[in-house]
Amino acid sequence: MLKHAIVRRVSKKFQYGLTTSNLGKPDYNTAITQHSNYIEAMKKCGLNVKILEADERFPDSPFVEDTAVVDKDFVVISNLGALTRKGEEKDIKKVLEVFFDDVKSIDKPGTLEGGDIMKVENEYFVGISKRTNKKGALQLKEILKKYGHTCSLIPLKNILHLKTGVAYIGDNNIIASGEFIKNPLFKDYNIIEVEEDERYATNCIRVNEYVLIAKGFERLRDSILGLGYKILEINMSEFRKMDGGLSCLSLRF
Ligand code: CIR
Repeated sequence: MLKHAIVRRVSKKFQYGLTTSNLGKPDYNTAITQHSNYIEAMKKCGLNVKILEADERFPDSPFVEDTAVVDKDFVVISNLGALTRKGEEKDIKKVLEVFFDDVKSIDKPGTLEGGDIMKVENEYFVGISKRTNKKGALQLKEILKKYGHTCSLIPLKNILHLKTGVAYIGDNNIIASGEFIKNPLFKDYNIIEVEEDERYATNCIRVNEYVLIAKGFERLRDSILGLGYKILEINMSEFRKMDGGLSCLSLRF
């Protein structure tokens, strides 16, 4: 069972964050509302939500997932690959130290962002991306080995983070789009294939008895419902404009 989530409120500078989406400028007030709905959904899933105030120094700081890898008994603080995001991890480290005794870090020249890390039961998958380099991934692999976790590296082709294109929702079910649909690393899983026009919704998250999915992607929603899951849909339009998905907006443990 997950118990906690950490989130950070949207800053007034949100529109100046990094993006490749070409979907236009996010609306600040709508983003605030969507973020509040996200927090309510986390609470509905039974989580205590630690809400950090907006950090005006870092436009991308609501995407807290990238700042750390959080497991049951340990955390690994990221060295973010995006220059404009370096430093976001400092506050998060302080917050996580309240919850965890065992806090490790990725150090330069290694870089790593949490969006590139996917845990599937006892196994980790790490995307090698523009943000997570091989040195960072290998540092993480060494740390994970000490805790008995295996770790496979996956070079990414066309996406920002690993979890932009693949998500694990438990019970052997992996949601995959694009380059991950036929990846041999996932051949033993039940793959729920996301069609091109619903690609954004791949980034679902399982939080206790619910799967959270972006609102407006009905075929994927129906596939997940068909597997017997309960669903919460959240409008993510403003975060999508900034390349962010559901997993990016929280650290969950
Ligand atoms: C960035 O480019 O860093 C942010 N605009 C979006 C980060 C999304 N995070 C994630 O996929 N884990």
